[in-house]
Amino acid sequence: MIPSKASAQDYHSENLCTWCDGCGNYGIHSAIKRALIELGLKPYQVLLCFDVGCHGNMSDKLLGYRFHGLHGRVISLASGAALANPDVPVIALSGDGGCFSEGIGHLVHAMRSNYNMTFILHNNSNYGLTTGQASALTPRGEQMNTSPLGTVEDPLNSMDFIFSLNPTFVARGFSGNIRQLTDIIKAAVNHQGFSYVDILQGCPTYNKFATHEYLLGKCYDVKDANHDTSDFNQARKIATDTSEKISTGVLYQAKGIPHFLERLEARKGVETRLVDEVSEINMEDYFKKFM
Ligand SMILES: Cc1ncc(C[n+]2csc(CCOP(=O)(O)OP(=O)(O)O)c2C)c(N)n1
Repeated sequence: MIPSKASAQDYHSENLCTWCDGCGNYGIHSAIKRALIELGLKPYQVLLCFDVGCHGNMSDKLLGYRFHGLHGRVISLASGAALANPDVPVIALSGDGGCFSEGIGHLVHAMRSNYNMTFILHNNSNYGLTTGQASALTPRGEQMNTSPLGTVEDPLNSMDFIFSLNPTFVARGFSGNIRQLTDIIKAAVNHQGFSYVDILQGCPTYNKFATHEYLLGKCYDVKDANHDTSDFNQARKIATDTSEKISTGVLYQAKGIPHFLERLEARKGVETRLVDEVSEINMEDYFKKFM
């Protein structure tokens, strides 16, 4: 029998959405589903790992293998899964609070290790689920629920930081451009190595500074500017300079760089997966030494 193609129905969940009206997560949800379908992946052929946050509630709105872990820790659990079974594409999703405030160390080490996985940042520039706290990406001076007189800390320049980590794939999308976002996510999943995808999203309840309308007016597609995605310096420049316009699309891709498993001498020429090698071990004799 010829297996049927992946369809929207395969991923459909009857659970109701808990996101606010106008939340950018609706657009990201649509783009992820479309990308997986266009990649020909059925829900059992991909692992989706969610952090805690508004975006993490997508875990209830998609069928398939999902892991909804601790806040700030999604990259570590997703990289473990990617190392254990490289046959299954792994996608990790997090908010900017989880990734850049709480779990930033995991991002650094996953990138320098070049684990073969996709990371999707739901960038609403605040902690949405805990009702509008400032995150490391909230612009200085913004009045948030935790800083009614305005934040006093400088935000991280996240894209400059990402480029300082010697990335092999960097993209930026916008939740209001679902077609482009679908193509970005497909390219990220197909990339061999760590793919970093920053998605700017509206948060109509708590983010009053980078609204959906603002982003619509500022974002442009780098394809329209004939951008060369292999040019590291140019990519870094257009990624970090958002004063006039915000570049979106695949900004940088280095092909042919070995990922973590390919660099491991001990795994070279080994046909089995780590998951195949897990077996029951009788510890009785070992414990006798301590009795
Ligand atoms: C270890 C831990 N720290 C803090 C929290 C509380 N908490 C839950 S969601 C959240 C903020 C989420 O913000 P973000 O990661 O930006 O995601 P968003 O809700 O904006 O999608 C926080 C601080 C938690 N659940 N666990």
